[in-house]
Amino acid sequence: MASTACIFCKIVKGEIPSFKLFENDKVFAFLDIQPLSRGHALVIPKFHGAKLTDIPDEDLREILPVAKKLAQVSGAENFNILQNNGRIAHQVVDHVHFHMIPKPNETEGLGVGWPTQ
Ligand code: DGP
Repeated sequence: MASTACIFCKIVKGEIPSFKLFENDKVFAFLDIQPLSRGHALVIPKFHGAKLTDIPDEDLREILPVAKKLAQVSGAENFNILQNNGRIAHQVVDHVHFHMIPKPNETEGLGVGWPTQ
């Protein structure tokens, strides 16, 4: 299930430090180390698979509710959710991850409620 070589599996196991935002039995969420905006988070299945098509439906079903919760908790009014599959599609880390990228609000800023790196 987990891959010993995978950096995101190591993050899930606590072998590589991360700024954890959420965890349950199927999902782990943490801040992206190369944020595109303040509060840029990654929501991942604990199940190891490189691409969306490798992940069981029961694990995938847990992802979007967590992204929704992060959006609510953060207070971000504007955000993108993005998931890359394959090198041509700009995937760098071969463990499925959903980017949750808050976007600045011109008048009020990001409104991101969680601490940032
Ligand atoms: P992608 O291009 O969709 O595969 O995005 C991979 C993201 O993973 C990229 O935004 C940077 C992030 N990332 C890579 N290594 C680490 C790490 O060790 N820790 C954290 N928190 N994020 C990482």
